[in-house]
Amino acid sequence: MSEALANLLNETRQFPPPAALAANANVTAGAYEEAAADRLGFWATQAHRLTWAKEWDQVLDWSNPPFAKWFVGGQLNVAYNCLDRHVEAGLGDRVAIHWEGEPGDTRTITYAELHRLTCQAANALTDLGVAAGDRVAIYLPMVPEAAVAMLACARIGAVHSVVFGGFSADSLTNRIQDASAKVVITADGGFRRGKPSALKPTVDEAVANCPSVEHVLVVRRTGEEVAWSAKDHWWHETVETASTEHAAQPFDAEQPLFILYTSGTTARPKGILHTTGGYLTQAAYTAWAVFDLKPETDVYWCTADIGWVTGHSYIVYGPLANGATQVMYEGTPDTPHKGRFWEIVQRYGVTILYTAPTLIRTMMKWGEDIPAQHDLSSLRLLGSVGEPINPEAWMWYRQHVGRGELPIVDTWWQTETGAMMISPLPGVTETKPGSAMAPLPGISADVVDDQGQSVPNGGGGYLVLREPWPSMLRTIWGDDDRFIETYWSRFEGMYFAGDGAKRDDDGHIWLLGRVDDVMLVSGHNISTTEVESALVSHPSVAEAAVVGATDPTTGQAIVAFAIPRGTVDTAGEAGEQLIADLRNHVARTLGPIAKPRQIMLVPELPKTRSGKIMRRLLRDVAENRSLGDVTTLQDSSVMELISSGMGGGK
Ligand code: 6R9
Repeated sequence: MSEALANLLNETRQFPPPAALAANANVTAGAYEEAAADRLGFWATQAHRLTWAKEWDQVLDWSNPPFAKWFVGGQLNVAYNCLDRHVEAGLGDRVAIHWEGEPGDTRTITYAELHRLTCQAANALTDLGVAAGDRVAIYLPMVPEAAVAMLACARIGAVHSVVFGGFSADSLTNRIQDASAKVVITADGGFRRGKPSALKPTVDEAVANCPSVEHVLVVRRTGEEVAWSAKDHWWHETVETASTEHAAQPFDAEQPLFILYTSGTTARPKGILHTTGGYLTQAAYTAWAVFDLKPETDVYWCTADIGWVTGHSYIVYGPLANGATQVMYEGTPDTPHKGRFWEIVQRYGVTILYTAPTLIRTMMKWGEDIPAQHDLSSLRLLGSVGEPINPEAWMWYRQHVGRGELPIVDTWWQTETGAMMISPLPGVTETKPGSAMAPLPGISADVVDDQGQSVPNGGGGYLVLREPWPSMLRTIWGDDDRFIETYWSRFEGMYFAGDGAKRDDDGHIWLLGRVDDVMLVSGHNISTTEVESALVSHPSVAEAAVVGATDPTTGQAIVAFAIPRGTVDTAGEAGEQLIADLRNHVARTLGPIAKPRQIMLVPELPKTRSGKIMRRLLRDVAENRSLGDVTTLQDSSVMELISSGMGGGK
């Protein structure tokens, strides 16, 4: 970005918090003032939500930036904080997890039971020779054992590295090797799209190339036949026969908790390292504050996979540290039918739903009659994470899931930030569709120009974080130089998030996608997000992706890929007409500079396995290049569908 990011979208709708929620909210406006007056004092107060075996001597040691130490000298056990202390407080019978498998089988796991299972797994891992500091790779479907495995590692001070179950043997191999994992925890497979999907063969292939791995623990889920080697142990024969007694030993606040690899689109994946005290403090605080979580009465559901950071912080650590009751679902949203999610909300009386824009846009495509067939009256708060949420998708979510009245918290954060950073507070903030609004209390986020100067209201630029925060990444595993280079070198003394952002006239923050995706059209920097949002604001479009393609006259030209809503006719002339309408609609909404040169109507978009649009591949299509690396694609056939349609639709 050589110039400021153009501010094209003018969204003026605004919604105050519901009065009843505001009157009884966990957090009031005072939190901002408290944190502004004494940021470290504020985080020390939040750290007291946890139970410490030894209190810290210093809240933050920032004497060697960018290497932070939080709660220096403090000691705690993460699993104790997520389990034992709730059981000790008499809450052992509270449901921790309402689990539902894709085929419809269910399990109800109380805090007492989750505690017992975790103690057994901790004992089993110890027996297999895993000690504090050792790395354990976890490659599991969405079964309760995934949470148990993570908590068991935390309990014994081992470092988990969860690898999403959809990754290939190569990706798994790289991640196991990078961390020199000693044990791999996996399953025979899981259920996806109505059938068993095997995992063990992938692990076998990976382990053959990973000499560091001494043992493989295998959960039996699908019951399918698996190959067996001397390193393999069944979970039910090893963990479920171990002692249920295990005393949680306290560890230093900076004891590593996990490594999570960000799926690099081009480069080698980065092993993001998180530690215990600061991470758990911010995960616990944000889950409580942003979801207005009331553990006695709420039923919370985060639809992410445990293989992503959202699953780490907002399925495992944040909710469990708060003693919350939650739903965990194994499968896909359209198996066996497109109402599966709403059926789950209705069955368990879900009160708080946390999902991703990609899912909301998919639901838009399927049509509003599907959520309308279910009783969603238990819901009281909605959340979004993973990508910028287009204003129309936000409105659809509020209207068709939130009865036109529920607050939506659009939470911006990253694997690297560990926990939420920018989000409305549901009892305080007047929300605007498409804006993450403001940094949370205790967080200093800013939007700066090329020179690192704060942009005024109305300006656009780069999102940065000016002060360290408790759940920040501590380094890239084994590569301090790359940590400094990637995040701390672009602007002196600031963390560079890699996202474009703007500040509206009221000073509120709008995320505009990855800086690498920004387009330069006739000298104007235009965000893909804004053009996509303009397209999605047309009643015929459910989802859109926009890229800049090299153009002889304008430098880059805007090429758009749009998925029509379910009932829209796109055959022949109707399709041509829709494309013409859409080009004009964008020009009218954002100005002529943003009018796409070309729009393609497509049935699907290429997405990463965590649901983020892969614009890089669409750029290849738009510029008639052969496709780059497609290994992180969720569905590799999508690109054939899109490429084969290219050529028409100018
Ligand atoms: C939590 C997670 C991080 C990137 C981030 C940004 C995008 C996430 C967002 C959002 C706009 C939001 N992102 N939440 N963009 N609004 N509410 O997704 O972590 O997988 O590491 O991705 O996702 O681009 O930089 P991760």
